[in-house]
Amino acid sequence: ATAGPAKRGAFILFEGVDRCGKTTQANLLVESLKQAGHDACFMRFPDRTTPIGHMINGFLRNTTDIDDRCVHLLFSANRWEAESKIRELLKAGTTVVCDRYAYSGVAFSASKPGLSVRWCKDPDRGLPAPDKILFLDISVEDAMKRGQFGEERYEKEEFQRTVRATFLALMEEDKASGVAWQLIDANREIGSIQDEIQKIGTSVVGEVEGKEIGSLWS
Ligand code: 2DT
Repeated sequence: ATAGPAKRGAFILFEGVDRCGKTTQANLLVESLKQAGHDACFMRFPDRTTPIGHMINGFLRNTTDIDDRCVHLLFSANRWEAESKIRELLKAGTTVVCDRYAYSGVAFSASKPGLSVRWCKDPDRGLPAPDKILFLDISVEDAMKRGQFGEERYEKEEFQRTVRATFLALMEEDKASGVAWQLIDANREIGSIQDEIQKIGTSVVGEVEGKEIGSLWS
C-alpha cells in the first residue's frame, strides 16, 4: 500500500480566567490522548524558561515594571520563539495541547486602558492557528471560591472580570470567521469536565487529517 501524507497532530488551546482549571484539564487531556495511542504533548504560555520568559516572569511577579505595550510584545515574542517547534510537532503527528496562547495575550492586554483589541492582535497574526479553543468558563466569583488569587500582577478580582468579558467578546468576534471555539462550563466536578473535554479532544484529533495548519488572524 502507498503511504498517504503523514497524519498531522491537532493544535488544541485551553483559555480562561485564572483558577478556571485549564492547567489541570490540559494535562488530563494529554494523558487520555496518550492512553488512546496518540502522540500528544503539553505546552504553556508564557514559557518562563526562555530569556524572554524570564523578563515576563519578573513582570508578572512584580519584581520589574515593563510598559504595557512593551510587555504585550514580549508575550507575543515568547510565542514566536516557539513557532517553528509547534509546526514541527504538528507536522510530525504530535497533538499540541496548549495552556494559554494569543487569546490570553489579547484578553489580558486589551483589558488595560488604551490598548485596543486590534492593536493587541497584530503581533500574533500569522502564528499557527488552533484547531480548537476550549474556553473554560467560570464566573470570577466562583473561581475565587477555589481559593484566593495569588500574588501575581493580574490576580485581582476586578481585572479578572474585565478579562473574562474580553475573552467572551473575542469569542463572539471569531464566530463569523468560523474559528472553533468551544465554551465549557468549568464550574463542575473535575471528572465531568474531563469527560466532556476528552470526547471533544478525540474528535478534533480525528478531524485534522488532511487539513492544513491554519494561520492565526490572517
Ligand atoms: P499563568 O498563570 O498561566 O502562568 O499566566 N498572560 C498570558 C498575558 O498577559 N499575555 C499572554 O500572552 C499570556 C500567554 C495571563 C500568567 C499570566 O500571564 C497572562 C496570566
